[in-house]
Amino acid sequence: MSDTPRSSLNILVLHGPNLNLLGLREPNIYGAVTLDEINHLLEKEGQELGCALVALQSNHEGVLVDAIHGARGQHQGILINAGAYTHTSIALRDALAAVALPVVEVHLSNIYQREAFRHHSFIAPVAVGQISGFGAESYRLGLQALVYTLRKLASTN
Ligand code: CA2
Repeated sequence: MSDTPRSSLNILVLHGPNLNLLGLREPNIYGAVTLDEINHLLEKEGQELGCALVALQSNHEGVLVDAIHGARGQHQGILINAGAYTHTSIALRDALAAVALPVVEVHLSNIYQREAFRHHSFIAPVAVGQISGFGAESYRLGLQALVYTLRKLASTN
C-alpha cells in the first residue's frame, strides 16, 4: 500500500503579553522553560507532524490582531496562547472569528484552578478547543490537536 502524501500545512503560533518573560520570572507558576525553548519544541513537533510554523510573541494587542489578519492565505490554522488578553480581548476574539481559520487555544497553567478572573476566555468560543494546565506540553498537545483537526477537515473536503 502506498502512502498518500500529506498536504503541506503552515501554522501560525501566537504568544501574547509577558510570555517573553517565561523561564526568567515566576518559575513557580509558569515553569523554567523559556519561550525560545517552547518555540524549539514546537518546531521539532512540527517536523514530526510534517508542518511548518511561524511563531510571533507580542505584548501589544494590535500587533496580535494584525498578525491574525495576515494569517489569511498564509496559514491554515492558528495556535494561540493569548496570555492575559485571553480574559479581556474582544478585539482578538473578533479577529479570530473574522479570519475563520481553525484555532487551538493553549495555556501553560490550568486557568480554572486560578483566580476567578482567569476562568473566562474570550477566545474559547471561537476556538476548536482549549488545552490548559500541562506547562510547555500544552503547546505540543495543542499543535497535535490543530494538525489533527486540519487533516480531518482536508479529508472531508
Ligand atoms: O497559563 C497561561 O498560559 C496564561 O495564558 C499565562 C498568562 C495569564 O495571564 C493567563 O491567565 C494564563 C500570563 C503570562 C505571563 O507570563 C509570565 C511569565 C513569566 C513571568 C511573568 C509572567
